Amino acid sequence: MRCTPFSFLPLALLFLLLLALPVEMVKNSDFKTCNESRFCRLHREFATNSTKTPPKVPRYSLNPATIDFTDSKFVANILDSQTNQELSLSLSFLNHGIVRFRIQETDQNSGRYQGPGNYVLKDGENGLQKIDSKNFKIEVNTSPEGTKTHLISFYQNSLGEQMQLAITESPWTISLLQNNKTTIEVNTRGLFNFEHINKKQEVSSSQEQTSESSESGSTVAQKPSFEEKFKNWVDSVPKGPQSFGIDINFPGSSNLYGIPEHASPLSLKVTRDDKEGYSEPYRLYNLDVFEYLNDSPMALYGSVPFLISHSLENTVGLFWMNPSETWVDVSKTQSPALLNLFNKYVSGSTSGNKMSSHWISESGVLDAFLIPGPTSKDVFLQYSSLVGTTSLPREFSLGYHQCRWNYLDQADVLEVNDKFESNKIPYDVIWLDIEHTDGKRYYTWDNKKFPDPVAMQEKLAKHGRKLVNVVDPHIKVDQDFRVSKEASEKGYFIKRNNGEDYKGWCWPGDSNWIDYFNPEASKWISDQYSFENYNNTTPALFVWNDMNEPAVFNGPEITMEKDIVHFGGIEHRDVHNLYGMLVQKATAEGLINREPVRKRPFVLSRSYFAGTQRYGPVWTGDNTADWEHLKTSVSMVLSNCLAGINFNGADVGGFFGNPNPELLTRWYQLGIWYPFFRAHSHIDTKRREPWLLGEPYMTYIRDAIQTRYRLLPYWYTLFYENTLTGMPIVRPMWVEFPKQSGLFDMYEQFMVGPALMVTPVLSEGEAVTQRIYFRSQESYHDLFSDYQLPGPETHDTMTMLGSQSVFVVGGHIIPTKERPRRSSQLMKHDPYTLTIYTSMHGSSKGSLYIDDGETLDYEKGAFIYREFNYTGATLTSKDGAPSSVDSPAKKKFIESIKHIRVERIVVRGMMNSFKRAIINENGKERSVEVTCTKEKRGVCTIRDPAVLITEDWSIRLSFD
Ligand code: NBV
Repeated sequence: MRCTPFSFLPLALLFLLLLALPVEMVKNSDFKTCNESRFCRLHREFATNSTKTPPKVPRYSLNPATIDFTDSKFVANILDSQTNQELSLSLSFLNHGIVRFRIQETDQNSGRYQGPGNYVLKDGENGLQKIDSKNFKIEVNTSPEGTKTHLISFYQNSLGEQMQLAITESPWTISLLQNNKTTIEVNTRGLFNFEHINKKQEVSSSQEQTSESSESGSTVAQKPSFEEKFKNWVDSVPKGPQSFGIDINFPGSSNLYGIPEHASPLSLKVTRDDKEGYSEPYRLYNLDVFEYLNDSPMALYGSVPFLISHSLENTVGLFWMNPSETWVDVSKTQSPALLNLFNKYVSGSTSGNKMSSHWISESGVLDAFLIPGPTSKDVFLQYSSLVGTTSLPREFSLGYHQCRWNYLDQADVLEVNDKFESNKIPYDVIWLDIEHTDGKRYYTWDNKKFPDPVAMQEKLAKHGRKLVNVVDPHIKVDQDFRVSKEASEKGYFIKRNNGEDYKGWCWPGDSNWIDYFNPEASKWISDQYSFENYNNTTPALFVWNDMNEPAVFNGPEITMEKDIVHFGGIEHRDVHNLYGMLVQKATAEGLINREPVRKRPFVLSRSYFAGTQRYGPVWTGDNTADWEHLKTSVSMVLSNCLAGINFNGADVGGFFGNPNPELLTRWYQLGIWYPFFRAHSHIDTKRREPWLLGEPYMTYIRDAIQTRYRLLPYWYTLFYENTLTGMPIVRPMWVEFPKQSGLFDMYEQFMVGPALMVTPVLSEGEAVTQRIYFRSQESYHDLFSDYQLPGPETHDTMTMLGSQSVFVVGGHIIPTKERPRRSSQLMKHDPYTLTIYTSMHGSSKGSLYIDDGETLDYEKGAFIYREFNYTGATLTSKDGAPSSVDSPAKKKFIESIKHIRVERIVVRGMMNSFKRAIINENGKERSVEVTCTKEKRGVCTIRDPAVLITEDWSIRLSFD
């Protein structure tokens, strides 16, 4: 057909129509709703029906003949009265009082994926420690209605309360009791529903038809097909359906949190109610979602199936160890009559409202851990005892990261570097996106743009700065590209079922993906990070793994087909949510091993799962430069921290679109409180390095970044403390103030560690009125002035664009480094300032962790951890290390920092005016002058007490 001007008309009209459509519609349609996912629909319908018309006789109950309890394990078969098939239930009692329950076919060789434990659990399946069952007490009670309950008393929680597990036979339920109160219930709403694997051979074809065949009216084929269609995609579901669902409920609970990653408020919304919350369940399925929406339960790049319940009474959790596609419905429910009866019988109490979750997974084993708390501290410790804490980061990586898609070439990189210097803005890392490569062949450079990458890295390294290169996991199909050729020859790519290398479409065009489930392939790709293999890289170069969900442009839902089979016969369906973590793990291992002295890696990943915290940071992906996304970033970062993914942040400034200078300034002011602090922007956006904004914005941004740098010792100490306790580094208010129900929904104000309370400006206006909640009976000290307010109260304040509201809760001592430098590395040997923010009672506590910031020698004791105490006008510093190992590495390290001193001590909130400070160090006394302001609750400063940071000492303030 010849083109006439009119032949464009329909196209133009279509284009206009598309523009007129609500944006959401266009984007949402790439991804499944629950209704479009067969198993999600099925379980939701089942939930609706069984809630509407509860079955008179429960479908599933325990077969009494199969109940057994040996070696800290309770086992029983669950009988399905409809199919007469049995399932095996096992319950194990683990350290800290964690209870694990697993359900699968009685034949463990049924073909069901046996679980991701060896990837997810920090010490693998064999590292789990059981509680010795010698002291367990077991009773069997029968209710007047004839229901048998096995009551196992097995542990005492941190409050000394007796913990019991009650298992009822019919209907089968599990309840965790602490101090005779039920804290977690399993299947008390009766939503347990389990599809036996291998049904394909067993059920008659008329029972299972694809919607396709029934719609077309064609007769069902001889061999039943379980194919599932989405758009033009057909999933062959080779093993047949094998999904399961179950309800897990939290009596008395008011709020649920966690299960990131979703762009939604911190406290989870109910999901079966459009008016009060969402109509869709929260979805956990790692996906590359273009321009993701705010306030939505849609799946995003990462998934952590860890849920926390918090109420005035307790904090408990649930870890659902399953990396297949999972949906979670959240609701508020009334206890069913049956349960009230049960509670009355077992615990003498009835529960009223509760928060309820309905978990639905596509495949694998039903494998869940009840995390008993009962305080939030317990929950974080317990959860991290399973999946690990956040690995200690390289010190530089807590500084500021400057990223953009893309810095054009070597000259551009060095110019940006110079501009940071001339504008006296500290930064540690500059990043290169996909355009730095030779035609999107990762592990290569575009030689024209980057003629001398080594010289460039060395120039950056002069001031301690680093470079990060993006390395995506798709590998260009190209026989002339060494990485592609070798991987294909060695058979390391994921394969299609016919044995051919799996091919999809991504940035380089046709691409293959390494099969990280093949240990040899994973080791081989790790080795590609050696200096030998990855040309023109130096120890100053680190890595960013993007697109590792994995993103496949021409795949279903922009990812890989579920029926692809990985090494060892693992179906992609079973492990989809793990893929990204394995990419990051292999990269991290490559970086650790590339130097003779093993150094800590730095690898940013977009995709993640439970356990990712052991391998590196993540970020919240492609957000948008608007006020809504600024706000949502707070709840997303907090949710990640609650779920153990502490080292995380959002793109400062917003990835898509152009922030105006005001939004960008506010974003920097917030970004300095993200554990991972990086500015990033899309290739189509205007350049926005801080100096391009002009004044006064650049000064405001510099001030903010400098605040981050001053506080780096505090941040680094928080990361260390997380390795001991699992406590979130940035935490919601309720974690610090668990009895203040008014704070349970709040994320607009949050805590950085236990001391800093941040209320970022999240809305437009050069001057914004902010409400600040001081909820404890404490003094609150403004971080930026000598101003101080007493709690508990609510305070309205006007925050101008050049300032922000950050208060230190009285009772803390914060270590800082106050000399402005170009990078964190140049601050390494700077002296410390200790600021004592006195409590109402005049006392305060703090800590400081220091190590070399780069090697793994801290594992051999090469670190110091100081504990500071201020009481009765005396400050002491003493060793607070949990155990002191005297290793040569430790000696060498201490020797290297022996000269570092405390150059200033500031005491805030002083009632008295002191004159001198008597210093006692190494048994020797000396005195120095103290200057105090005249105000009533003033500030006293000891200038250069010159005490050493490595030593024990005390400093007493004196009036004369
Ligand atoms: O590599 C280009 C971008 C990257 O800048 C961004 O941070 C990632 O989230 N990448 C996604 C691919 C293209 C996104 C439109």
